[in-house]
Amino acid sequence: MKKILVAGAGGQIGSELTTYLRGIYGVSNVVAADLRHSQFLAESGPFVQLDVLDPRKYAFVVHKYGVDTIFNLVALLSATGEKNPSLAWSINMGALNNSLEIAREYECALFTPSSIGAFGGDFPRDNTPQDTIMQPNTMYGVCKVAGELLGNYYHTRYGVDTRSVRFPGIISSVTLPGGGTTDYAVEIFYSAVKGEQFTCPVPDNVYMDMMYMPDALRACVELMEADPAKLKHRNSFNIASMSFTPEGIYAEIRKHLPDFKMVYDVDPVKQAIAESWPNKLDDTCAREEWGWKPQWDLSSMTEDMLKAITKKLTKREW
Ligand code: AKB
Repeated sequence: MKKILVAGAGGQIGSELTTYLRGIYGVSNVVAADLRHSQFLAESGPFVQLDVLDPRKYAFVVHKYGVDTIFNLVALLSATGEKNPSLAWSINMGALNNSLEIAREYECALFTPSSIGAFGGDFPRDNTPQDTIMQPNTMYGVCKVAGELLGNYYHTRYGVDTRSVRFPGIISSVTLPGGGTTDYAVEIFYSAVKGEQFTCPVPDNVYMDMMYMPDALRACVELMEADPAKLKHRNSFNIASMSFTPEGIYAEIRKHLPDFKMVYDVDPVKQAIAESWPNKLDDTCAREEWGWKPQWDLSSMTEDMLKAITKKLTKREW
């Protein structure tokens, strides 16, 4: 990776990935692009306001900056996708289709995240294998499965260097997620630090895979830098680091803040989505094919999140 474009750089993953990549590859080599202007991204390096659904402007930006690697992070997430499935399809698949075509034409490597949301149907919920039944019942999941297949298709048909991981719910202290089923695992920290009661929209006993942002960022770079000869899979690798229920994260936060209270007001849409997803992924293939190894677990992530959110909200050290 020499010249990188991060499309959707203003989102939860994009905002931190841009900074992370600029730290590794140099500020001027990482172009951030987003539909909306971002003061932070524009002040910290090259930034373009870009609607990736506009293929001409997208191609122009790739050509102008001599981009050789694209991170396409544009997507409507699972819960928002169920509110407007047709819009989710147009945005998620439109962004991917344009990214694939531009990657083919300009010979770029392409990373597009898949998700635990790609699973659904009668698959093993525990230690969900890399290759298994994938029959999601959300539009988000349908887009993710289609995206994985398209990524493989462009690789075998046109030789495009497509690579991807199935992200768990991503937990971070910088940019809030929006419209996802796993968002509660970020929002809970803000309530805890503010001393407010948290109302959880997901049932108490539902396990979902989660990952702390530093592991997620490292996964993106390590996969894109991996020796292609060792990759038996490409789109997309299961990656895992922690799996917990709302009760599990609540108990972990209460180790630090014993007075923190959580109640439930379960959202039936989020419940159905969460229950259709894996309890815990098996990430053996990622470990074997490109050396994936997580560094954060529930306990270390919780401690770090509480410190970071406290600093952010109160400007005080934990
Ligand atoms: C969501 O909840 O929709 C996302 C995801 C797991 O892909 N965070």
